[in-house]
Amino acid sequence: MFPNESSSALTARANFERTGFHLLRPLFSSEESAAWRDRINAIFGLPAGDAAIPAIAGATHTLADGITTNREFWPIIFNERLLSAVRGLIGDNIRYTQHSDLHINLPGGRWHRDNACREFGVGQDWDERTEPYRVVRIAIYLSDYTDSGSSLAVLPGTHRRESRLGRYEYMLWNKAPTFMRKRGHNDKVPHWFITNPRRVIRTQPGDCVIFDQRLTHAGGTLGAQSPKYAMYLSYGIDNSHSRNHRSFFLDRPTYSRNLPTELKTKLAETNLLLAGI
Ligand SMILES: O=C(O)CCC(=O)C(=O)O
Repeated sequence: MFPNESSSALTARANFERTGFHLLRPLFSSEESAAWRDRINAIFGLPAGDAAIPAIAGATHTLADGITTNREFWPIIFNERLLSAVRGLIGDNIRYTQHSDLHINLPGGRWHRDNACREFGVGQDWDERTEPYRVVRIAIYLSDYTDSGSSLAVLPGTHRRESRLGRYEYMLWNKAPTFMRKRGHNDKVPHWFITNPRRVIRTQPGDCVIFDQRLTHAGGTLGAQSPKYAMYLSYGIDNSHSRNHRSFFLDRPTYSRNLPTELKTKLAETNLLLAGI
């Protein structure tokens, strides 16, 4: 599956298998990141450059499947560095599993997993007896932590294990935002975790985090002067786990059931089209 692998690729893959995530820093330069921010601004009818900051004024803008449905974002799907990094981590036979998003200022949120079967150990995502689960979420950040608060908190290893205590702690932290909101403190709960190590990735523009969809994670807390911009997409190896993942998201009304014909052709030509689409 991984012929002629270099020792750094081997190390990256071993780390990924252990922790459930990999940081590709940077995927895009600061100039490229600024151009992606402006394409996102255009999608939401916002002005380009710094003029977007007062126009956004702390509001949240999201577009589910924004990368799939807007051709100006398709170069990300076919980005050679990204594809090569993903292949190095999960195997050569990868496919585009959609599950894409464009976000400005999506608030921190709770600890969660992005896979179809979110409770640890329950459901087909956790059954690897016949086929390995190799579906990854790609999170590309276009903002700097220092002026936007943009970060991603992850609980390394939670794609493979979760203690009973960890489950209780997870539920407890996820009740805390509701408790705080009722008292008028929106999104003021920090993303702590005691029973599992925690890693907070404070982003720089162009950072890309590749993570197992089963990894427990949460977006960081916002509230700084600049907006947080992020783009997401997904790949998986060509097996039933990837098909289940895509189907799970396509059941949501916001994701596109039909791929644009031109994208479908390009995915087929580059061997990235998931069987059955
Ligand atoms: O805000 C973030 O970076 C994380 C978003 C997230 O957790 C998700 O889209 O599943």
